[in-house]
Amino acid sequence: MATNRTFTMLKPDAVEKGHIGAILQMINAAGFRIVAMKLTQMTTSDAETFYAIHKERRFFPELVTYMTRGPIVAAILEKENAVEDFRTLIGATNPADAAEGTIRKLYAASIGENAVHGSDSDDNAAIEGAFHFSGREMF
Ligand code: DAT
Ligand code: MG
Repeated sequence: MATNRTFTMLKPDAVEKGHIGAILQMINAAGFRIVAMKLTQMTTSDAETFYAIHKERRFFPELVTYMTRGPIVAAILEKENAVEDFRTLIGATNPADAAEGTIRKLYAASIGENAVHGSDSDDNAAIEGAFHFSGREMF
């Protein structure tokens, strides 16, 4: 069942470079409602669990180091067709392949440090949102 919610993280590079406000502006302008949001930092254990699907990949150690090196903004977003529309808004994983005007095209440095996360399915949106937020933090 489509829940019309997705989960995002503004990753450590985006926070370090001061892009929180600009990216949230794009998210709001695209019609997403913020259901939950916080500044937080993932532990190594958090990142290994969150990205467990990638644990056999060559880039996994650098991904965990990157995602834990500083604070992130975690948020749950609501909109019709949220998962797919948010993936369109952020653009391709590799910013070199991302469409003009997407968040990754504008703010991502590389495929490894790509500024923002977006869930890839309704099921994962629910799992990832629950990983970061309790029910009383969702509005
Ligand atoms: P996405 O974040 O677009 O869903 P993904 O799920 O395939 O992409 O990978 C998760 C993250 O892992 C991605 O945002 C950045 C990192 N990553 C993926 N492929 C990579 C690669 N070839 N080299 C370095 N980092 C990579
Ligand atoms: Mg993914």
